[in-house]
Amino acid sequence: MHLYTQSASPNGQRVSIFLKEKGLELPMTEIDLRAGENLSEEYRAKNPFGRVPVLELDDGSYLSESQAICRYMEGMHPDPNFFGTTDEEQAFIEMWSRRVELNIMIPVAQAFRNITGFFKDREKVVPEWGEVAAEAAQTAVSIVNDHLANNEYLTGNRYTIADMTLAITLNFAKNVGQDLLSAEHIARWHAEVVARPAFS
Ligand SMILES: N[C@@H](CCC(=O)N[C@@H](CS)C(=O)NCC(=O)O)C(=O)O
Repeated sequence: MHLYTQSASPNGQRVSIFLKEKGLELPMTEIDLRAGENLSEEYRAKNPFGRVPVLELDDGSYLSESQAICRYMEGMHPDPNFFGTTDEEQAFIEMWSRRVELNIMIPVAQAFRNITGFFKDREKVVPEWGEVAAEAAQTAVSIVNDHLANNEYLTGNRYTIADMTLAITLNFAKNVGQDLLSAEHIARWHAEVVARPAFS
């Protein structure tokens, strides 16, 4: 297996933190997003959407989507478990993963991209849309804050892939000037998650 990634990017981090939690290491190649290496013909042959990360499997196929890569690694190395064991647990972890990704991670990325114009060399930038996305992320975080008032982690008392995705997203948001960490229960939960060795 071989990982093509950009370790500083949020989705790159999702995979690298997941691997650390599993105690795994993979050979990897850093892809220079700023220089547009991910847009080259060679890279698009691995992922036609031109995004990182991509995992090359031993049969030569290419798996993209960070959550799918983590799920694949969980299948290969089931312990410790981060995607759930029972059908019910798996479904609730999936629910929270999708809530975090759709309602917080994507809006944070849209806000960053549209307000800063970071990728204006490759996409149309609409600053007003960025502001709307930033507000949507804030609203979603406040809903999650209320949930965390009565739950240690997103799925009750168990740290999972959904917590990793949220922590990575909020760390990225803070680094790019969107501070979503101030609400009481989010702050408590975040301090607990980032104290894990995988986040060091
Ligand atoms: N849903 C995809 C999103 C991948 C994605 O958006 N990756 C970003 C880095 S976090 C990227 O490659 N950006 C480069 C670009 O947009 O040109 C996943 O989970 O892997």
